[in-house]
Amino acid sequence: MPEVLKKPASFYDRFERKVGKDKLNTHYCPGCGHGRVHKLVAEAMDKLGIADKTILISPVGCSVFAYYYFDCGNIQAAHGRAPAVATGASRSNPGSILISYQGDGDLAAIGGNEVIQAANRGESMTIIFVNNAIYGMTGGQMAPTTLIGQKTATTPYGRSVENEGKPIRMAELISQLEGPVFVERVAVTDFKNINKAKKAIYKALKSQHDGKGFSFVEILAPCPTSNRMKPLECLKWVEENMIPYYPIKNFKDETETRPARRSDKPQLSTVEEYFDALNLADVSTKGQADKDFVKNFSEQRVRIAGFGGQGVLVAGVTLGVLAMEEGLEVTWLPSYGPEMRGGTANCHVILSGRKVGSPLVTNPNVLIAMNGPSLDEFEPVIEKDSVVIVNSSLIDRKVKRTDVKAIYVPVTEIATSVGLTAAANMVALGVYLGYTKVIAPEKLFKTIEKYLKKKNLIDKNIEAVKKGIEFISK
Ligand SMILES: Cc1ncc(C[n+]2csc(CCOP(=O)(O)OP(=O)(O)O)c2C)c(N)n1
Repeated sequence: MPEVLKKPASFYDRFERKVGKDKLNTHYCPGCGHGRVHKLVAEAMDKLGIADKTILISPVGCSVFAYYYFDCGNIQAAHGRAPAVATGASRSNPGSILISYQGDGDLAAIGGNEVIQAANRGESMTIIFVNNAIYGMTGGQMAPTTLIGQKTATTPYGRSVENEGKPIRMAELISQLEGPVFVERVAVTDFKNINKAKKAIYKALKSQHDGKGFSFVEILAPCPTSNRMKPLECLKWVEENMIPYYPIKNFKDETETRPARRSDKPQLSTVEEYFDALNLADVSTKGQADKDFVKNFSEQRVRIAGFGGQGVLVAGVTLGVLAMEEGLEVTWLPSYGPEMRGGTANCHVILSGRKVGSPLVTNPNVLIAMNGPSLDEFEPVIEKDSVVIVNSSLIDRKVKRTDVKAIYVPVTEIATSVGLTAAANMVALGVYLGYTKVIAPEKLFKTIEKYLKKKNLIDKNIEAVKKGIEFISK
């Protein structure tokens, strides 16, 4: 059967980016290599039937608009961060196919470390690395892959070894790591090379589809505009100048021998590790949810902040576990600030009746400030009408904002009075729940009993919560 050449089904019918009534053209310049590479990627997606489970990460660069062309899941990442975004997308969507599509400025310059770390971890993704030896989008500055002698906006006399070092051969570098399964360099110059490129892209995606992990295809491509050449002239330039320095070659192919890397099961290990590290037992079941309680719950976006050792992270987890027991949706995100430079250790906790989109609490409506720097840092960003619990044992100033509810509690002293200074975090939780009553504060006793691994400290922690509730009820 002859192969019918047509627009791949993994492309949209119309390209909305391009103005004009047909919307059939791309935004790329005449002779640009990206169009050819897009087509090869879409054809491989068609052949494998993976468009529905593919997530393509567009970079910053000329291919920033890749999401206008590929009819699959799309995310646009910050400059150079596509492999990190792909890591998150891959881990949270096991079984999906990740394509990190990147230019040479994006991948080899600003994102150099991202790609090396992702490759080293053997992350489940395929990198499509379009090497056109120049920054196309920004008007032709030098890239790490710019050739010696090549004139660019930032190397007007030509790149020199003395000034800029030699061009980096990324495929060779990546293939030295043990993580990657398949690494190949191809070019989209003539039919023969395009055919090789087509096979390599297909193989790289198939290997990921088979669960083998990380694959990398470097594609030498023309950028006539930035090189100030005509399209055919630039193709010739790639053939005569780039290919001799960047040999077209397979550097690694373990697609047959490498066992599949991940199962389709969600990876829960990190959550368990967090619980272990925080000395809390695992939470495997949710309590019986009271549907009305969940539906009417007013979302709590909490920031608990202090210095290391004050138990701010544990306080966040404990609160989260309690809320999970009540059937709420919960996120908890630790943030380790530059304490030695005045930063704080803190955590973001969201308790909600609905699914939580992002775990970041940029503008909290509850702040528990355990030390001065925490109040200084977060007071300006809390929302109007927020509840602010101030550890007055260590913070001697008052809250300046007049549109929030400030509660001053000597939490450290109260904790010391029950014989466990480290339970200041629990005093604070007692105050918070005792004041807001978003969840009945007494329910925290059970949570502590059930999940605190250090059994000998349960009584004192419960006592600390009680003292907090007592303080606020007075
Ligand atoms: C953080 C950040 N730094 C710099 C830029 C400017 N910038 C946009 S695209 C680009 C380089 C793109 O070159 P390349 O990755 O080779 O892709 P091409 O455009 O050639 O396809 C740069 C430096 C940016 N957008 N963001």
